[in-house]
Amino acid sequence: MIIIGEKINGTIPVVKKAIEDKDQDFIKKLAIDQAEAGADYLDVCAGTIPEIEVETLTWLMDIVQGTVETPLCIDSPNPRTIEAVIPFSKKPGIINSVSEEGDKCEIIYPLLKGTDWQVIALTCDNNGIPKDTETRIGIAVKLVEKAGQYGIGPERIFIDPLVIALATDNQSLLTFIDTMNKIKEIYPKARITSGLSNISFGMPLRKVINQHFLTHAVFSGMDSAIMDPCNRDMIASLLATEALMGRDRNCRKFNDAYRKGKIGPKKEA
Ligand code: THG
Repeated sequence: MIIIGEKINGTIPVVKKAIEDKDQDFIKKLAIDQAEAGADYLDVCAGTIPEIEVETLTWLMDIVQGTVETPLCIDSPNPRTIEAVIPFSKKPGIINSVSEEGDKCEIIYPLLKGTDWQVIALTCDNNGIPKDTETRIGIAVKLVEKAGQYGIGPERIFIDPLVIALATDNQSLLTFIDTMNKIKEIYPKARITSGLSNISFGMPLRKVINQHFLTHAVFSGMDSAIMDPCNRDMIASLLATEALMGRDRNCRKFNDAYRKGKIGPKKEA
């Protein structure tokens, strides 16, 4: 599983405050904690004020890159922001994201040409997030085919089928799994990623729902998640699922994580 750590995100109130206060130590700690917890990439998202997005994002990127070696996942809804900050990245990571909205592909894909950057492709377009599997797959195909025109192969693309809240769509998980399976049939080398928290929007006990979503999605073939790697229950669920799927010989990863105190009761440092 490829874990993209979600915590450096200016839409989270405590992070928003740290950004406003220019609190470098707070951001550094988020980077270190997530890297130590096993994040493969660190998502960086400036938040919601467009006027200072580029400045905020480069500030976050500088702190993270000065603190840990983990590559970045650059998260912005604005392709021009991504274009502006890419030169400040020390090494290739993931661009989050393209979709069929506006001219996102035309701006983002040329940036990836001839590099090792990867990209998350959201299955939405100018009409929003489609409810049905067929429309989502149609969008995914367009996004992968367009990437091909820039020499970007499916192996560099993470498709994010965008989970709808279960409270508004009873079939949400089932549609997600169906979409994932069909995309993998068409593009076996493409990977599937997703945020975990959309599923539980508007429900109580959100973390329980998110944890079970992760289990089902991973069992059904999800390759990556944008998640909080410091959430010990979530990591325990993930490691348990991978062991149950036969991906953890002698349950060694699970046992090691327990022994090191990464899952289960917290051990004193
Ligand atoms: N797909 C893609 N990118 C995304 C999302 C997606 N980027 C933004 C978002 N969704 C993923 N990021 C977050 C960041 C924080 C939270 C949820 C999603 C959040 N965090 C809680 C907090 O920090 O207080 C804790 C959550 C926990 O402990 O599990 O709510 O879907 N491509």
